[in-house]
Amino acid sequence: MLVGNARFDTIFPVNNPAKAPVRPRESTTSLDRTFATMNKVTIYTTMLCPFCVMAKRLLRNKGVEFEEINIGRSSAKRNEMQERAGGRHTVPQIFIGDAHVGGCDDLYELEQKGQLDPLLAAG
Ligand SMILES: N[C@@H](CCC(=O)N[C@@H](CS)C(=O)NCC(=O)O)C(=O)O
Repeated sequence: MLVGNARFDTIFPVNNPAKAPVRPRESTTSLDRTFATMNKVTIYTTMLCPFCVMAKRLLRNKGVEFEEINIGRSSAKRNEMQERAGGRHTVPQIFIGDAHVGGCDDLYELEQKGQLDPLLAAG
């Protein structure tokens, strides 16, 4: 079928991926790359912890995924947190990649100074 000067099936290829002029999900977009290279965020929490809620809210509002480790019922996880956090025992304790951010106040301070996004971006 001719559409203008071109055959219909070269514009809208049917069952012939080899002829597809564009393959939308095969290439990596800059947005994909942004998310693919984010540093991993880990947050140690307990239940009923307002500072934990506030820290998670900031991360969620920024669209940042994170791993949450509830130390409430695990002394092993609590020890792990304290070891990684240089002895700090309050929750939350937040890590971005291998970097220890600290608690909720520290997270918000980083955001306020414009230093959180660069830390989140892997590199
Ligand atoms: N300034 C800290 C405060 C954290 C805090 O006080 N967390 C409470 C739970 S919401 C806690 O761990 N309390 C236990 C303790 O102080 O040992 C932050 O911003 O993270």
